[in-house]
Parts: sequence; C-alpha cells; structure tokens
Amino acid sequence: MWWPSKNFYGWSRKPVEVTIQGEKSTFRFMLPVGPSDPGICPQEPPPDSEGMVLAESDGAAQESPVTQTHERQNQMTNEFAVDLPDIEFGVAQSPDEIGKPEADAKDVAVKFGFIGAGQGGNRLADAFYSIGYRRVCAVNTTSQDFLGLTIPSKNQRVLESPGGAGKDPELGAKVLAKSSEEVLSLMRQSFGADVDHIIVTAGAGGGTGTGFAPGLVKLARYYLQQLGKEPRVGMVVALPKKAEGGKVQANAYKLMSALAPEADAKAISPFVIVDNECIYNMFPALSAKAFWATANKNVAGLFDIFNVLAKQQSAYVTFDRADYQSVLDSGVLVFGATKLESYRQETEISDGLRKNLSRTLLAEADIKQASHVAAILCAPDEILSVMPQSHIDHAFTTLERILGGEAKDLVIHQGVYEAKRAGLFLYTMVGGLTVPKARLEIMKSKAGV
Ligand SMILES: Nc1nc2c(ncn2[C@@H]2O[C@H](COP(=O)(O)OP(=O)(O)OP(=O)(O)O)[C@@H](O)[C@H]2O)c(=O)[nH]1
Ligand SMILES: [Mg+2]
Repeated sequence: MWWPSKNFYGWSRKPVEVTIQGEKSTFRFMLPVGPSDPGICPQEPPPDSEGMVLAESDGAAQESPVTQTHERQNQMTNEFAVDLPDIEFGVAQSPDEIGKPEADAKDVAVKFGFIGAGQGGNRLADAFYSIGYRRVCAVNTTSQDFLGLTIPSKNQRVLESPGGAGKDPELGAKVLAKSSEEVLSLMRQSFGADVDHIIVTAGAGGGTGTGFAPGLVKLARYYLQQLGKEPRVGMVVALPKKAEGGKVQANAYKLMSALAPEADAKAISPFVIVDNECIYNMFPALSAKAFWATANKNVAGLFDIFNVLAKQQSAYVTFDRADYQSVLDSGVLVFGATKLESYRQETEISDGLRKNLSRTLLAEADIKQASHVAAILCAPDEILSVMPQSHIDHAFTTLERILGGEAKDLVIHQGVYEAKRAGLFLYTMVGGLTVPKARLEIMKSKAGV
C-alpha cells in the first residue's frame, strides 16, 4: 500500500462531508506540510519527530483516508472512464530517493552502516570508512568537527543548531529531535537499502555525541524497520580518560547509565565500550595527534577482522556468518587480539588467549558472564602444518575454563585460518556481558554526581 511520506503526513483533523453522485461520505484530507518527499514512506511518524499532524482514530474512520479516496476514485472511473494514450512514463526521480551507495571495498559477511555523532563519533566512523566500509555517515552540530575526515562530504551533515553543543547533551538531544527527518534522509542516501546492521558511534562526555546517541539508535532501528528488516542496531561508545573534566565525566556517566539497561538486555547489540583510559595506559608515549588516530584504527580493525573472517573459507575450522551473527547479537562485548611470539609449548597458545582477554582497549567487563565467544587463530601454512592439533584444543579448552563455560551453556565458535602475515595471531570476541558498573562508578565519583 502506498503511504504518504513525511511531508504529507497529516490528515485534516475534522472529517469533511462530501456528496458524490448523490451519496454522502465523510473524508479526512491529507495535509501537505512541505514539498513532496517520495523516499521511504514511513507508516508511522519517525521517533522524536516534530510538527507531524497525525490521523485521529475515531472508530468510524478506522480505514486509511488514502484507501477510501482510492475506492471512491475506482467507483467514479466506471462512469467517467477516459481512454488514456499509450505512453512511457519512466520512473520519477527525486533527490531524496533511497541511495545506492558504493559497495564496501572489501568482502565482508555483514553489511554494516555506521553513523558517527559528535567529533569522537565522527572519527570512529571515519576509521571504518578508512578500512573499506562505504555505508558510513557523520552528523554533528558544527562543521569544524569534520576536519580531517575521509568520509565523503555528501555523507556529512551539520544539523541546525547554535553551532556546537558546548558539552550540553540536552541541547544535543533537542537538535536531533528537530532534525530527525534530515537524519533519516542522510541514512537513506548513505546506507541505501542493502544494509544489515547499523552501528552508532559516539564519544560519551561531549554534548553532541552524548546528546545524539540515544535518538540515533531509535532512528536507526526505525530506518531498518522501514526496509522490512530486523532492527539490528549496535553502538561503539568511547568513555573519557580519567583526566577529562567533571562535566565530561558526568555526561558520560549519565549516558552510560541510560543505555545500560538496553545494552544488558541485548536490545542494543553489539554494545562495544571503548575505554580511552585503557588506550591511554596501553600507548602512553603517543603524541596527542597520533593518539585518537591509533585508538580509532585499533577499534575499527578489531571489529572488522571478525567480519572479514566470517566471509572467508578455511581449510581448517571455519567461523561462518551465523556464528558471527550470534556473537554480534549478544549485547555488551569485548574484543581482544594478541600476536604470539612463541607457540612451541602447548601452554603458550592458551596463555596468549588469557592475555588476550585481559589486555584490551575496551572497558574491563566481567568476562565470566560471557554467553557467546568467538576465538580465532590465524597463522601461515608453515606454522599450521606443523603445529600439533593438541595445542589448539588445549587453547580452546582453557578459554572455556577462563570464561566459566563448563558450568553454563557457553557458546564457543572456533576458527582456524591460514594467514599471509608471518606469526601466530589470536583474536577473541566475547559477548553476553553487562556494562561494567565499577567503571561507571569511577566516572560518577569523578563527576561528583
Ligand atoms: N576513542 C575516541 N574518543 C574520542 C575521540 N575524540 C573524542 N573522544 C572522546 O569523546 C568525548 C566527547 O568529545 P567530542 O566527541 O569531541 O564531543 P562532541 O560529541 O563533539 O560534543 P560537543 O563538542 O560538546 O558538542 C571526549 O571526552 C573524548 O573522551 C576519538 O577520536 N576517539
Ligand atoms: Mg564537538
């Protein structure tokens, strides 16, 4: 059924009585509220949208006025039918039609769309663009934050605002609420219809990213639903370093407390918490300039490797798309990566896995809560062809024990892949965790809230 788009959303509030061929009928008319927008036609108003005039529900007029109008028109054509000329009409084009973005520049299992909010969120999204993802866009309250991004300018949008949100998330949230249609239009253009899963990226602590993030999650779900897809929406959210000021800590604490119930319930999934304090501790010597770029590149790389491997065949043990999807859907998750220098002893691989779980760029979570795990070992053929299978089995058994898997229904997906790069690499993705409350308490005490 055709349904009017946003700009023709309203119906006249009062039914109007009309006589057609001697028969009285009541109608409510569509109210145009702006120029036509024949893009994706929402069946209900988008979340947080403003200025929509909605149809009244009054029992007698349950049927859509559009349907009524079409039926009337059909009845009328019987008597007043005109022979129309046989001409080609073509397809009407509109600037707001669903876009056909470039395909990702790499072969991946899941087609992600990334939308970054605020400067940190924009840079995180940009890190995904830089490694080949193409359904990527950025929203902000000031164009200054776009400096240095590689995301094409057509995928960047400054929403109407006083020019920045000045660390005020309430202002950020108000700006987004006024521009929800514009953001949906940006998603249409940048993600197109061929998108499986949307990830919102934001730095917790500022005004724009923090204020936009909850609303963007809702809009992204709405967008996928309009495409007839599962509303799979996740987040990559960065926590401030401990040295960042009280207002930043307070903003981050409030955002994380607001999102935690949905993240813990796996309604926002995956929910990836990047801890800038952990990154700072891991790379203390990095210059200020290189710091964010290194942090973002590592986060995007860790996220990406599983998506790449899930698309690849293995002559050993394959980690497939369904395995990947089950971990992606398991809520709060952490990634780990380790390069093993030595792997001659049986215990060396299992020790590597253990380190992998403790040394992370992501906020420390209680990994004993894990419900889903992917553990992947990559090495060149010269290593895989000589390494005893018992070493690999021992590593996976150890992993299960560390995660407390023997006592519960822990799902472990394994993968063993031949790699071009020299060395033995271990990657882990552990899901089904909860937002680390201890880390939230640190932000709370620093903020004095
Ligand atoms: N991981 C990561 N975190 C960042 C980056 N840039 C900023 N952050 C973090 O994000 C938090 C919010 O900062 P911004 O993203 O600059 O703030 P904003 O969303 O633009 O908000 P306003 O400027 O106040 O409107 C900071 O406190 C940092 O901890 C980045 O490139 N990577
Ligand atoms: Mg900013």
